[in-house]
Amino acid sequence: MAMEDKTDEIINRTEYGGSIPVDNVQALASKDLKDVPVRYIRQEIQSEEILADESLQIPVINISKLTIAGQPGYDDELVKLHVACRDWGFFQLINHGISEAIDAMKMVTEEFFKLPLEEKMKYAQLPNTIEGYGQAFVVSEEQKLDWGDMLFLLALPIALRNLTFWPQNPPSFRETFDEYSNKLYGVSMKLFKLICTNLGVESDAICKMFEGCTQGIRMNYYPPCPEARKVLGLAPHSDATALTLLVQVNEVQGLQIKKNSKWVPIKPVSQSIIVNIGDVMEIMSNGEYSSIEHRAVVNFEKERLSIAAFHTPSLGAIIGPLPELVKDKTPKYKTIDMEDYLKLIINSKLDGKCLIDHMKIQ
Ligand SMILES: O=C(O)CCC(=O)C(=O)O
Repeated sequence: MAMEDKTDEIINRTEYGGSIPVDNVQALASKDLKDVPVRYIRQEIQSEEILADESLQIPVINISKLTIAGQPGYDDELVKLHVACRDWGFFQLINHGISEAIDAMKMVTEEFFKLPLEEKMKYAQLPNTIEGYGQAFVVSEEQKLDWGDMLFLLALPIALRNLTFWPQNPPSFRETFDEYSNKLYGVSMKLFKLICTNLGVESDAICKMFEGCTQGIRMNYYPPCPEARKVLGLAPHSDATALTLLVQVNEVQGLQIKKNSKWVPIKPVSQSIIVNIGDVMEIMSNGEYSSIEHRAVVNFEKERLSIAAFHTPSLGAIIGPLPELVKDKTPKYKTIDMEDYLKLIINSKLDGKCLIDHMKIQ
């Protein structure tokens, strides 16, 4: 896969677009509303089927069994990982060895969202930026809105960091975030290597694309909602990136994934990282793995928080099916450069798998 270093050229530009500013949801929720403003109400979700069968859960992968090829349990776990990526697009990762960094990150995230609005607004998104405190993916005045606020920061590559948006309150936020970003990058690189093995490609093929990858981290805050069954914290979407590593901050569940046209509520295993295949991985694997639609629902009484870390290939990379996988097969997806792909992501609203549809060769 051809790759050139366009990082400097790209980071100096701001014309990628951003989100239209909308009301702060935490502030709205604190008003003790009886009725939620109509822009948040989604009629369509009220008739959608939610799977009640609690036994249907995403696979759990024990990454400590995948440290050294040939160790007891390695082969079976590797197959399990392949099946999880192929048949579910989602799995929970346990024994990852980074619980300390996760716990610290959860703590500073909770502390940040507890701050007064004026304090949080010091890190508010600016026009045409995607980073900061606010909302994402609002691209029209008519669009339905999500019942949630977020703080989105670019963590990697380091050259992309814009500290203006990095909270200084709580005081340990920046250091904790930096450590978290590092540890998650390590886990995602391990996963990329294992995925290469499972796809039967040289691990260099994917790993080169992800050395110096772009890592964006979104901290989501979903306030309680008096009409929780009529709103969504985050609209259905597949992740436009390659691999997402998500942690639940508190005990309130809310993640649902689409399986066989039904919504399946995910029950996080304690201390796990929920991993999902994104659109880029679907494209790179030429459809062998699929990104899966998911959404966040909210709670009547309790706030919910989550932290999602998105990993995308380095800025100079070319997005398309891996050449090794389409030697004897027809490519199912277009090949475009990362810069055009990024513009596509940033200027789209969250809408199911619409982005990947744009990349499909019909
Ligand atoms: O809050 C969640 O569980 C889902 C978050 C998510 O899908 C996202 O941030 O893209």
